[in-house]
Amino acid sequence: MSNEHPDKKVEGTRHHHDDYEQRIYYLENEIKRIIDLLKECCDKGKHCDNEKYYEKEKSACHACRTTELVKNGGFEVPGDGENTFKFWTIEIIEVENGNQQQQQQAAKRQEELASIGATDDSYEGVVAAQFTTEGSAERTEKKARIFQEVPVTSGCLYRLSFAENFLPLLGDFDFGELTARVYYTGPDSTQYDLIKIFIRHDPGFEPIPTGYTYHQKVADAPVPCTVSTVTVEFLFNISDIGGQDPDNEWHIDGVSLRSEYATAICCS
Ligand SMILES: [Ca+2]
Repeated sequence: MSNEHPDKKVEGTRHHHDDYEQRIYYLENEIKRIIDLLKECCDKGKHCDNEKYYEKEKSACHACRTTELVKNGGFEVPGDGENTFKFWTIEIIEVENGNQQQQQQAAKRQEELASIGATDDSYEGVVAAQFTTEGSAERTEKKARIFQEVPVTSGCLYRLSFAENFLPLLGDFDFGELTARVYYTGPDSTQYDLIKIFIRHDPGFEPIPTGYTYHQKVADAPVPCTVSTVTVEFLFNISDIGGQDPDNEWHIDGVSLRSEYATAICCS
């Protein structure tokens, strides 16, 4: 490397001393510029080795709300129009079993085979949601789901809790299944479970009067960094003939989804 500044030959009048000071001045400014760039990088949450800036980014971007996220989780507020409960959507699910003719008949009468409405057999407050099977010519699975979309914070770990009360006609059912899930839906419409609680009862199950059972579970993993909405869903499935009074019923109440911690994993 030459000890002469390349511009010196052109200008021809600059002394070695001036050239040296100019280089120092240039280098000082360059170092200052690089430090500023690094600070800016850290402030934007980009990769940075500076622990101080990393911690600042972490705490600023990943606070988890620990308040209740499910709306009308106690089913106390009735819906308007077609909705039985405000903020909840109810869907009767077609079941494919038996031969084609049976399937067609089943599909036709599916709306009559199951329903979700309100009951005063509550776990808290005065109302709960009630899944009821209706009479069928033969033993048939009867399915319905009730669900709502819930905005969540990426990186937070959530806990689902609820209470359920299964009230079957003793012996008059093949099985009863309740699947409580918190899941998010991927770009390809695939559903990914964060929390799943599966409850099954077989014949011989004898319910205790007013016997609600409380369940809770913390998610296996935090909400992925690209996800901002999850679905809280309860899927009922009872196989029976039904058609008697009282029918087979399953009640749920006190649905809650809360962040387990106030802080989350870092999503930068
Ligand atoms: Ca309630």
